[in-house]
Amino acid sequence: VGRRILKYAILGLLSKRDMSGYDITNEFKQAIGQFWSAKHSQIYVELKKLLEEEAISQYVEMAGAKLEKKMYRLTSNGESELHEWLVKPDEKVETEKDVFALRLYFLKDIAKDEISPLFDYQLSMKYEKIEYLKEQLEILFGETSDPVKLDTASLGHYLVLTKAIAREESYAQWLEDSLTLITQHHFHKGETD
Ligand code: FER
Repeated sequence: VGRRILKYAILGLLSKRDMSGYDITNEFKQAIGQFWSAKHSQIYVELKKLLEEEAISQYVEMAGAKLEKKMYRLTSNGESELHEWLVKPDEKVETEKDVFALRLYFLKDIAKDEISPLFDYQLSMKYEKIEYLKEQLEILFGETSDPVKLDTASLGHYLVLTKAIAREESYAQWLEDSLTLITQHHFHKGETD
């Protein structure tokens, strides 16, 4: 049984405003989907469970003359569940899958001239991501002279974005350093083996 993080992602989204299933799916295609992905089908399964648990309620809104839109709203029950989860220490997360780490672990089976292309590719991906993240930061917060003055919701978004930039920049630095180390290592081995 999974830990149903999606449950809390949906409750969190509904704490901003009432939404239809379509609205929620759309949110997962935007900022939140950058670090927490969810499929349309998963979302609808979760919404059904949340209704049964009375963490959310449903009502119908008229969208146009004949089109009925099912809207979801956080209940007070759902609100306290969300808050409880937000401040609860993380349970142990299952080990992440890191393909690059797995390859590195078997470094001895990679030929010398095959290693730097691997790192170069990884680096180019990182720099692309860093550029994208900094663009986002500029678009969303470029006007912000002092993050301390942001409203709480924006501050949360700001922190997630700057966390991502810190992580990717540190990863890129590690890639650069490791590439240097590997180059020196092979040079060294070449002389002594
Ligand atoms: C955003 C763009 C990217 C954002 C987050 C990310 C929260 C990326 C996060 C990550 O890679 O961890 O607007 O907003």
